[in-house]
Amino acid sequence: MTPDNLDDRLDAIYDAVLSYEGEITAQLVAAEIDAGTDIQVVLKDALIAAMDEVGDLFGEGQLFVPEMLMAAKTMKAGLEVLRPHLTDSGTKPIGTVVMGTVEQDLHDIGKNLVGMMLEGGGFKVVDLGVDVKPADFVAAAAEHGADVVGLSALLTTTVPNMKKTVEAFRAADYGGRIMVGGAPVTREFAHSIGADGFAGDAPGAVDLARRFVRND
Ligand code: B1M
Repeated sequence: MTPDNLDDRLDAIYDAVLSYEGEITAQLVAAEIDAGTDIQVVLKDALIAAMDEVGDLFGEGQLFVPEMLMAAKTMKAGLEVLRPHLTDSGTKPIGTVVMGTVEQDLHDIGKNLVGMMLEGGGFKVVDLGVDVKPADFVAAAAEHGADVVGLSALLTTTVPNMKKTVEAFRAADYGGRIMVGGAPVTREFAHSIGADGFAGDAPGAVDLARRFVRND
C-alpha cells in the first residue's frame, strides 16, 4: 500500500535506490509525478539524497565500487522517468549548450541532470558524455556554435582537467561563456581557473546559462 504521507513516500524511493531496485524506483517516481509532487523535491529529498548516502557509505568503507555502480544504475532508472518532465520546454531554443564531464572522470548523473534541466529551460543541449578531452570540447563548441559550454567534474583528481579545458578554450579564443560545476567545484575555484561562472546544482546551472545568453 502507498503511504499517504509524502515523507514516507520519499523515504521509500530513497530506500529503493539504496536497495538497487531500479524497477521499484521507477514505479515510485512515476507515482509521485501522478500525485503532482514537485519534481525538485523528488530529486533532492529522495534520489540525490540516496546518492549522497551511497557516497558516505563508500567513504566509510561500507560500500564498494560495484555497489556505487548499481546505485547509479538505479538512480538513472528514476531519472529516466523524470526526463520528459524535465526536458519539455515547448519553445524554440534560446541558445546552445555544449556540455560534458572532463577528461578521466566517468561520473555523469549530475551532468545528465543539468543537461535535462537546461533542455527544460529552453536550451538545445549537445552532450559530449564523459571523459571528454579539452580539444574535443573546443572542437564541439565550434562545430555547434555553442553559446555556453558546461563542464562537470566529480573528482578532486579531475578538477585540474577542468582548468586545462578552460585554458584550451581561452587559447582558442572561444567567444561564448564557460560554466563549471560538480561536487568538488566551488565558486572560488571556478574564478581561479578563469571560468565565467559556477553553479552548485542543476536549477542554478539553468539560471546561469540564461543570464549568459541574456548577457547579464
Ligand atoms: Co564515484 N566518487 N568514484 N562513482 N561517486 C564520488 C564522487 C565520491 C565523492 C565518493 C566518496 O568517496 N564519498 C568520490 C570522490 C572523492 C574525491 O574526489 N575526493 C568518488 C570516487 C573516489 C570514485 C572512484 C575513484 C572510486 C574508485 O574507483 N576507487 C571512481 C572514479 C572513476 C572515474 O571517474 N574515473 C568512482 C566511480 C564511480 C562510479 C562509476 C561507480 C559511479 C558513477 C556512475 C555514473 O555517474 N554513471 C560513482 C558514484 C555514483 C559516486 C557518488 C556515490 C554519487 C555521484 C552522483 O551521481 N551524485 C559520489 C558521492 C557523492 O557525490 N555524494 C561519488 C548525484 C548527482 C545528481 O550529483 O554529480 O554532484 P552530482 O551533481 C550535482 C551537482 O554537483 C551539480 O548539479 C548536480 C545536480 O544538482 N553539478 C553541476 C554537476 N555537474 C554540474 C555542471 C554544472 C553545474 C552544476 O555546470 C556545467
